[in-house]
Amino acid sequence: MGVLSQPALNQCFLLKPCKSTPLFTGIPVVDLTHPDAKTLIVKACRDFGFFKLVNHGVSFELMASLEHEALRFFKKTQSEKERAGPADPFGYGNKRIGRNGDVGWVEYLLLNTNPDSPKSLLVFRENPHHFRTVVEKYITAVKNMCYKVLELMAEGLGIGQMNALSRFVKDEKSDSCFRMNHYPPCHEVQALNRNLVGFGEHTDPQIISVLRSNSTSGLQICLPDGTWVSVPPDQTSFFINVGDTLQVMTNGRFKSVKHRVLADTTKSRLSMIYFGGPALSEKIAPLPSLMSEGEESLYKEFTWWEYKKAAYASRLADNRLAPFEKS
Ligand code: GA4
Repeated sequence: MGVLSQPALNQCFLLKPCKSTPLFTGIPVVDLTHPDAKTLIVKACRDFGFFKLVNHGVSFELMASLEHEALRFFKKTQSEKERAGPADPFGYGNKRIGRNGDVGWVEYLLLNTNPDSPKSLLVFRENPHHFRTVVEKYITAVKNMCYKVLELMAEGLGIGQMNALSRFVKDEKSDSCFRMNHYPPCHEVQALNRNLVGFGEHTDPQIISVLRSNSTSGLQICLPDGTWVSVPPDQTSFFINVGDTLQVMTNGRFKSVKHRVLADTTKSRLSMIYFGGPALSEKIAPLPSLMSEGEESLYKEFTWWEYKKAAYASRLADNRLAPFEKS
């Protein structure tokens, strides 16, 4: 994606003072096959809005084969990759994130999970048929696992209706997307004793995000007390994030987790994230079956389309829920 020369790096606003972020050993780990997984999921979502999922049933071979295909794409020449861009929002993007001036030391492919969307076809037109097949297989496997997680979540929340949450992402009109992020190593920053921002701090707008990365660190989350911690990478597991929409659906019981990624000085990081969102026309409000007697919604009512429109007018680090909170 083009290397920055040292003078350019010196001026680069992606460089942040090198504060060391402690490696966090307290990340909740949920075994999807554990009899009490539902309780652990709910506790993790209340405490952190984040957890690591093990024994999830998605084969490591499938993860590795998508990683291999994605790296093959990112190894192409810049002009070849740009044939699948610019990201608007779907397609190949390089350093620019969103529409309002956010940047990061990252290149990516952002796809609609409907593989027939015109932009997805454009990405795959230039690429071997195999890439498309692997992406589709992976998305199907992750979606199915995600339904299980959302069903356990509903059960753990004491909601009788098992599909109260999963139905939103199961809906054929679900507005979900899939992202593959490549953070090339940047050797120059080491000498400068600075951090290089790969993807700046933000919360995810959707219901749930399911992340898998290679074994290069970089992901950091913000704990409820405001401290940032590094998440030890684990290429065999998934990391699950609560998104803004789930925060609203649980009337603030679950918090969407603020997170960011720093680029590594020596190793490239590759992550793939499935973002499960509702259909555009869906009303986003606390689930009635969850509300205690007399409990009022903390949020004004809005549709996912309205939220998305506002999200695309925001900067990455903005609190996108603030305008929808009741005063
Ligand atoms: C963050 C989560 C997902 O990566 C994403 C991002 C989207 C984009 O890159 O196009 C956004 C960002 C994300 C939130 C605010 C807006 C929209 C960039 C941006 C500045 C695909 C999403 O859904 O929201």
